[in-house]
Amino acid sequence: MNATEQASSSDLGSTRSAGGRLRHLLHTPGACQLMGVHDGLSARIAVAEGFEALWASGLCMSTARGVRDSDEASWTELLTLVGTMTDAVPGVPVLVDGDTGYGNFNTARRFAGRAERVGAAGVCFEDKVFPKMNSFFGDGHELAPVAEFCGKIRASKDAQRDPDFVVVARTEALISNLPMEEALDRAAAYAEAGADALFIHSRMSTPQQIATFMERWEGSTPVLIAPTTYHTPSVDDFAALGIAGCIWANHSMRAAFAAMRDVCQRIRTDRGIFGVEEQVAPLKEIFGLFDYEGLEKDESCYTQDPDLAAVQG
Ligand code: SPV
Ligand code: MG
Repeated sequence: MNATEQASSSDLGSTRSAGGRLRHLLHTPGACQLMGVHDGLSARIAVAEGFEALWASGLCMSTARGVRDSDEASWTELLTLVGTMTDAVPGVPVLVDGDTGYGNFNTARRFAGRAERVGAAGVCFEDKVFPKMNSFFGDGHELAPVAEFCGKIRASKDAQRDPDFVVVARTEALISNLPMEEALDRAAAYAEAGADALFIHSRMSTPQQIATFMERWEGSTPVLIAPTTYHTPSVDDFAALGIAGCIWANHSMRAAFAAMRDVCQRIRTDRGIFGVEEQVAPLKEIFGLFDYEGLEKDESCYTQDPDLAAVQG
């Protein structure tokens, strides 16, 4: 049984919808891990390595499309890409980064609805204004008014078809250098508006802001984080703070970036490929991950006339 099949038949419950699986993980004691992915290949690799849930990262999908993480890729383009992920790893819940919802309550709920229909488990909207900029670049990340953002959450919840589809509300208050009170007040308002989980983002080099938030957070809504800059603690350390899920948001894309850069440099310098063989994945491994042998077997099954095969024994 491969990792994808394991994920769909394990105690996540094979009868649950994608949303139900993610919801279950968020409410399971301890912190779950969502691996950041950007296409069908990165989704397959993450699942083969045992991740039970994925984060379809706006930064990474944009980067893989060759554009900036500032709403340069259209939302329909990104959700088409998400569809290639849900196809590649059926049964594994994918949480989609929906940025600001691309406009108002109406575009947000249309985004959420399309995400649900391409097989995603949930969406995450952040309380910045359109067009957003990646949280790690520059200053002056302007926040949307609380009531306006709550409208996006409420509209998305009202529009979902699967009652288990997950809507995550992300506050960028700490990214905008606003006080902790603002982050706590916004989180409470978003939970009240119906968010199934909260995402508290920080770009400090230590987890101090997250620890303080969790000490002061009195709600019961699960809290997600993406510890990109405060990268030393483990998922268990975060679970001890009460975190429900860690998003390893961009490590697969950054690993691919570094590997592609290095191999290009080497081939260009060497004027040949003799120096990179050890550095690149064997084609056999790629064929294995994609089950090329399964296709070969299917081919002999479906291209032979079954009556003739029976006569021939
Ligand atoms: C993303 O992965 O696109 C995110 C998380 O929004 S981060 O880039 O860490 O802000
Ligand atoms: Mg993003």
